[in-house]
Amino acid sequence: MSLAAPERIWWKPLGWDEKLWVWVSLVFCVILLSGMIVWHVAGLQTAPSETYSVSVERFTQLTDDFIEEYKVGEENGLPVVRPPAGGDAYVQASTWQWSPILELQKGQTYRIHLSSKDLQHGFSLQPVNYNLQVLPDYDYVMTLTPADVGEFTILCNEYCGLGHHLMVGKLIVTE
Ligand SMILES: [Cu+2]
Repeated sequence: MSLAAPERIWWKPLGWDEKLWVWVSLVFCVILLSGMIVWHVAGLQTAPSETYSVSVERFTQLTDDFIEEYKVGEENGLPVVRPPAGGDAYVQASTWQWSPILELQKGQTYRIHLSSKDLQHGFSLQPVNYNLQVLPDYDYVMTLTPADVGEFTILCNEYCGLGHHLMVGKLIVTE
């Protein structure tokens, strides 16, 4: 308990310059907020919102079946898989790899399902810089139409343990 109660109005009213800065920052906040909404619609940068709940066992089974059906080769112990044009493809993250290596055709649209076998990983497709969180029990469907031919690197950009820096995958686009 204080010895004396504070005065009834103990603060000083805002000066004109303080009021101006409150308004400037408020207007700036509104501009940034509307920018986010405009960017969501016009920026074409928004991550896919198509996700499903899936158990790790089920997704592993789907990925294994997919590999078995469409495997065309092997690279460094990883299967290389060519999904049917316009079809579904599966990529599973686990410590510390992305499997399988997909071989896609330029100009064809694919539904690429992403999920994790163990913990959280980050799917980062380089150099196009496409980023997605990959979590166990979630099936993220990325609709992708490759526009360029070449080899693209998939990095993990979510720290996932000692081998995180070795977690490099690949996506091949052919003519
Ligand atoms: Cu990682």
